[in-house]
Amino acid sequence: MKYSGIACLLLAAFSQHLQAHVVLSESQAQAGAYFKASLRVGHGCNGSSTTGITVTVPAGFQGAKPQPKAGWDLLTRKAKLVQPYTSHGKLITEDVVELRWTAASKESALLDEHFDEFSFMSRLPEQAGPVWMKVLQTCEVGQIDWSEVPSSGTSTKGLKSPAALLMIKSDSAAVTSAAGITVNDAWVRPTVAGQKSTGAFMKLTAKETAKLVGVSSPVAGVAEIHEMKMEKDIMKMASIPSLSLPSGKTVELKPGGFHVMLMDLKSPITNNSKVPLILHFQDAKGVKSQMEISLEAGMPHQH
Ligand SMILES: [Cu+2]
Repeated sequence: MKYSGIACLLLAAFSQHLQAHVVLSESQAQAGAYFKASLRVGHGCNGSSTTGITVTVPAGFQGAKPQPKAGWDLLTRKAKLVQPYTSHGKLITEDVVELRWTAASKESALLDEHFDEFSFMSRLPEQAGPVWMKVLQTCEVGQIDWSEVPSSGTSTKGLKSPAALLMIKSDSAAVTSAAGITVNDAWVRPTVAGQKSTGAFMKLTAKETAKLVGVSSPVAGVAEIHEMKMEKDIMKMASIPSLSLPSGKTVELKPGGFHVMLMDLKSPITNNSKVPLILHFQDAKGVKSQMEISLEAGMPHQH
């Protein structure tokens, strides 16, 4: 934990930089969920007060409902967005919704030294991935078109006026086996080049007391249940024959604790891919069962 102080400083510097742009105050959301998108406007246009904010609701967002603001007029209109690419020589246009807040008077304009948020509620698409939200900020003098999108990836570094980014995360729905064991938030750490083993993590909750007695996966030559333990002041991991699942209690497999070890990997595990894993259980009477789950490759969900 020696470096955490530095990491915090870097993070602080990074978020200050972000506040200079129009950003979403909540930049992650679950696919298919109802989401309140709040666009934070941190400054005017070169010192000039903000008098209007127009948000282009991205395609796939359903039933966008803007939140009224005192002193601001609200307008919702349908617009055609022309895509910057062509198919068979034709321009592709997309029907989108534009939401516009306009300061009703000079007094309600947003001063450069103040900040405010402009929000709308909408149902998010089922598809996970990054979504860019274009915002036009108009001021008493001048305007800023927050519409730049990186050519690849999601870093806005080097962009002068990037669009606001929303990361839509796929819904890691809980799955329950016939034997009444529920698995939540199952994920696997992606591998780097040459890495032949990795860890998988999840939350297990058994209705009736049971044990996890084995794991297997078509992507791994060997799969084991591991625990972490201190041995002469060194944290080591070791294979265990089974993991107890007490009735009604959630047992968490997490980095630094119990985990599933996938070894002798047949191919690299790339970010956002899905990895099948078979869990083998045994109940208190000795009856065996198994269930197949899908591990999501990437960092865990934050909920
Ligand atoms: Cu391990």
